[in-house]
Formats: sequence, structure tokens, C-alpha cells
Amino acid sequence: MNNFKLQRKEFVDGLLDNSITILYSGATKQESYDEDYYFSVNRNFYYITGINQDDVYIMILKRKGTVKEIVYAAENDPLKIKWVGEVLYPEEIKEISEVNEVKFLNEFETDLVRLMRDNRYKCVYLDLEEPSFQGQRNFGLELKKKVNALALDKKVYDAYPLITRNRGVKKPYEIELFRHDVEVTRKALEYVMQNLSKCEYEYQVQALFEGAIKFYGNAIPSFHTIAGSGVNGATLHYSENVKKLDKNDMILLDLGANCNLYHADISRTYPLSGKYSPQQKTIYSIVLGCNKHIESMARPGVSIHDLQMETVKYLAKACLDAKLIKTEEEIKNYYFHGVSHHIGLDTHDPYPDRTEGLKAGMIISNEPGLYFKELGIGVRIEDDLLITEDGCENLSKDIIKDVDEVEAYIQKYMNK
Ligand SMILES: [Mn+2]
Repeated sequence: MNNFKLQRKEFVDGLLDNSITILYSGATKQESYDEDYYFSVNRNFYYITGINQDDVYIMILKRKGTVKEIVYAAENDPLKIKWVGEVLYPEEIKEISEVNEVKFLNEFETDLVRLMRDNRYKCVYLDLEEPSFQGQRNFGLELKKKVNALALDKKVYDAYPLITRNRGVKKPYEIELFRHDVEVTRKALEYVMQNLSKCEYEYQVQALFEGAIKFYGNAIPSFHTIAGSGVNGATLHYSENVKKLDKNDMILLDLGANCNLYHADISRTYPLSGKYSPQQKTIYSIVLGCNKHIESMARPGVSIHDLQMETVKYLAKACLDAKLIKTEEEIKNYYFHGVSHHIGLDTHDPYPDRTEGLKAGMIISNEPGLYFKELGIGVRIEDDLLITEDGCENLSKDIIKDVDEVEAYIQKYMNK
């Protein structure tokens, strides 16, 4: 059984008997006149099939303990082959997914109508992904309407929380893919540091990183690269990256490499001059101390919610001690995001519960930050942690972050 078959089996084992599951890979979205956006596969569909292609359905029929699985995909078209290449052939789909039966798309509707009228099946599972895509097509809801119109007697269940829960604990092969993404990110960040003094604008720092992840791993950015210098570092998701760099500022980089649908998610904050000012160093050191403290706490049984509470406590105390704030409550003006989220096929992997204890095999971020806009200072230091049996492994421990190390590394390459 390959990985995708195994992941599908884990999902199917949890389904009710006499059920039909239908998942869809998604459609390519048009960007302009004759250009499409890059296709981004529905992650739950991918997790249980391994197929990264648009307009593909999987239908899973579970009845009396037996399971029948059918994939519906486009047939190769000779003209399209000349322009854009081939889509997967049925034999390839069978090999990737270990599904026994592959049909062409034109059979999907007929099969759907027939099965919806088959009263041996009592319920239907669809991926009713939370309505976070306002104004966009939601294929799960479109299918639900169709199912409701065809089969009033069948109850519809949501497959989304079932699969996203399974996605929480990573398989060994996923951890290896993830390590590779972090490694490519490390190499690219070193390249950035080596050439930082040559940059005049934020977008040039971004360009160094994005070129390097392509060079080292044929990767795309995990998300819009954030390269915010000075005051821009205090805007959490700033990604315009257009400001001219001032040597007296720090630059906050939040970025990652995605080589294979897994997403490294790393933040570092570098001094553009090669040396942190005393004030920058004070604030940076608080965030770094917090980052290390949270790493020491992350282990099975502790929840993301617990880590968040601890982060607020730590940062409030440290900022009070440093006289950056006057009361503990004031910390909410300078730290206002979560310290941790699951990472995987999505940068923010949608695990259903933040208050549940972590388990070995989960991968989470560790990203405390402080944002003093009035001082032109934003600091975030983010690592990716693999939860182990008795603690955690910092997967990005080789991406340097200690004050002396960062300063020495950048200075070594200055004016060269
Ligand atoms: Mn993150």
C-alpha cells in the first residue's frame, strides 16, 4: 500500500457504511484574457489520492464493509497535447493513487445521477471546506446542491474535519519532504545574508530569496514573501516590498520554500547595517528568548493554545522588565497574533482544534514577535518544530538566529 492509499484507507475506515464520498481536485481559475492562475490542488483531495491535476473527481462507495473507488479524469486531447502537454493517463492515475478504476470525466454525471437514486446508499460525504473563500466558487457546496436535488433522502456529511484531522500527524515521508523544504529555505536565507549589503530595496531582498529557492530546489514561495524593513516590519503580512532600505533599520523576513506541496514557514529579522542597534538588540533578544522558551515547552500533551498563553506571559514580563511597556495588558498593542499553527500541505494547516494536546509527528510553527511601530521596529523569529515523543525537534535549528552569529555572518560578506 503506498502512502496515498494508506491515507485514503485511514479516512475510509472512519466513514459510515452505506456511504458515498465525492471529492474534487478543483478547477483552474482564469486570470485574464488568455492566462490562467497556476492551479492549486484541493489539499484534502490530494492527501487521499496523490493526484495533482485539475478537474478530477474521486468517488468512494462503502457498502457492507467493501470499498469501491473510482477516479474520473479528463481524456488526453491531441490538440492540447501540442500546446500544454499531456494530462495523466489512466494507468498513471492508478499507479499514483492505487485506485483500481479510472473513468473519463464524461461518465461522472451519469454515475452520479444513478448512485444518488440508489437507495442502498444512505449518506454522502463531501468536502464542505469552511466558507473562507467568499466570492469564489466552492465546489463542495456546488456538489451539495446537486446531491440535495437528486437525493432528498440522503444525509450529507462533511469530510473536511475528518481529513484535516488525519493530516495533523505527519507520516515519515511527509516529514522528509518538509525537511527538504526547510533545507532549501536555509540555503536561500544564507544567500540572502551574503548579498544583503548589495540591496537597495526590499524587493531586491525578496528577489534574492525567491531566485535562490528556485535555484536550490525548483521551489516556489510557500506564500507571498514578506520583506518588511523598519516600520514595515510591524505590519504582519506586509508583502508589497517596495521601500528603499535604510541601513539603520532591520528587515523582517517571513518566507519559505515549497518544493513539493509542503511549506516551510520561517521568519528572521536581520540588521541591515550588519549590527543591531542597542534598542533593536533589546527587542530582538526578548523575542529570541521567547522563541527558545516556547521551543522548550512544545511537547505531546501541550496545546497550541497553551503555547499562546505562555508567549503572552513571557513577552509581557520581558517588556515590562525592559521598560518597553508600563502594564502587562499593554503587551496586546505590541504582540497580537498566534505563536503557533500547524504546517503541512497548507502553510496554515487547518487542524480542527487548537486546544487539543499536541501529538508526536505534528509540525507546528514557533513564531513570537514584537511590533513597535512608533520605534520603526518589527521583530519576528519563526522556526518549524516537529513534535517528538518527549519534546520537539527544531527542524530549522540550522538557520542562524543568535545575535552574534547573525551579525558575524552578515558582516563577513559586507563590501565584497
Ligand atoms: Mn507562520
